[in-house]
Amino acid sequence: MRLSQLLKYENIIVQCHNNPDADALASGHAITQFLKQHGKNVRFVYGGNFEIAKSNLKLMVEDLSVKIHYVRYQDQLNELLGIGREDLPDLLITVDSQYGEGNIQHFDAKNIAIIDHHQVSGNLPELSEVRSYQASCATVVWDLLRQEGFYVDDDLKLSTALYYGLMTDSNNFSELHHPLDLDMRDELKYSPSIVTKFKNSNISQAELRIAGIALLGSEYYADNHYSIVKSDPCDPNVLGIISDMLLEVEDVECCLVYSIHEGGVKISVRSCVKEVKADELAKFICQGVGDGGGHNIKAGGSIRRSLLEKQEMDYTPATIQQFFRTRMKQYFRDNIIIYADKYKADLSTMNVYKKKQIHLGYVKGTDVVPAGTKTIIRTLEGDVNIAIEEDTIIMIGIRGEIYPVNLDKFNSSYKMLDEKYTYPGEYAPSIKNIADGMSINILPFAKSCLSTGTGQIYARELTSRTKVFTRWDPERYYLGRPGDYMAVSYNDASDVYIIERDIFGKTYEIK
Ligand SMILES: [Mn+2]
Repeated sequence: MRLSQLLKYENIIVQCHNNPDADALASGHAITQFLKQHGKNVRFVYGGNFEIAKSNLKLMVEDLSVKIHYVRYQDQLNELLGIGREDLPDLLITVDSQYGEGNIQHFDAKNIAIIDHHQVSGNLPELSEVRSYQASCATVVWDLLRQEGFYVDDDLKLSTALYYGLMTDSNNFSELHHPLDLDMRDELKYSPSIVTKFKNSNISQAELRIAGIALLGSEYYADNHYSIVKSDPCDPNVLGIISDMLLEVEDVECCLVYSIHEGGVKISVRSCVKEVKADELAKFICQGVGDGGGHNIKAGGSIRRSLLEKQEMDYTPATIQQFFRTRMKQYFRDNIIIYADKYKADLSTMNVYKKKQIHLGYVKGTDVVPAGTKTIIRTLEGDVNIAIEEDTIIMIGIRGEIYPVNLDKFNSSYKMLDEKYTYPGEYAPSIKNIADGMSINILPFAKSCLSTGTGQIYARELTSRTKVFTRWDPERYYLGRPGDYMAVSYNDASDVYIIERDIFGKTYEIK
């Protein structure tokens, strides 16, 4: 959906979920500003049983001039818009939530639109933009506004609101992984002093007590050095604070903190050992019932009530506790860890495969930035640090992943093609000059090439989850799931790595 599609309506309500959080406030505020600029009769509202009470949110409303109305009845809504009692708003847009969900009060309108970043629940109206992979609704809104040429940076209060929305929905940015979220964090102009002020009222006295009580009930599992803690319902931020604290405890290497809410369970995950990446653990815990992600050390996730119930589970604290205990146990049980420098693969269990000829993209580094520039290339798979030299070629793999090679290596393994290059991914990789922060889309510079397919490897399909610390990166493991392949270089049995199943099928064939 594009925001311009909403401009054919006149009387518009923007509504966020009950008990608004910073992300909901920021998203609704931004959409309202956009519609106002286009001369629409628009009001931003929320309903439910409680008025905004948290101190950081009250500060946000005040300091960033967020005009939001607390509304309980349809009559009030119509009155706000100045339309008749019998009439209805032309359009109601829900932000950071989905129309019809349990966490947002029901109001009637002639048309419905949805802008959100939660998992899709039920049928979406035609006017909807739900990106479940985004860390905040503010990111979705920021991107939609950008498409319309509406620059939020022109309004420091508005851009600060969006920044704070993303910050609070991602535990101070620690649970970010999607490149668009990173782009927004890096590109928004915001007021550091205002954000600092909000941060100092981050948790209320009541939440401090919730955190204290939660810690008292901490369960420790000595066999695999992890803790599980249940907290009473609270802001996801508080979960992050509890899990950060747990990780400081001796012998606790990983932890899972969760709180049960009406529509689902929020989790926060931490790890301080290289054998467990917090984001991977969070994904594992949420698999099939929600979504998790973040970084090596800090991650978070949410589990949907309806998906748990689909698995024949009652939504009771006891069953949910059992669910987490089982998932954590599974995670540590079905787990093979390989340290490549100390490993000798059993080649008798593996087959020999050879590389297929495949079409890839490449960009000559100096076509984009001068030689000697230190850069970060941002892709869907993460940020890659690359120093651009005279002979640096940036390769674009079959899934849009980026890796550098030098010209000699390029000439020996690839053949330049005349055809036009088509990018396979959804997020266009950009190159960022570290010195001045400027970002440039690299796709306009991309050309086609063919890998000449000379390499041979040994490989075997995995039957259990396998973590490989490769020789070139002994700090971070690559995870292989059952069905993926473990590969060993043809000439060196300790050069072990993981190739994902779909990439393996596209790039290798049996010899
Ligand atoms: Mn949100």
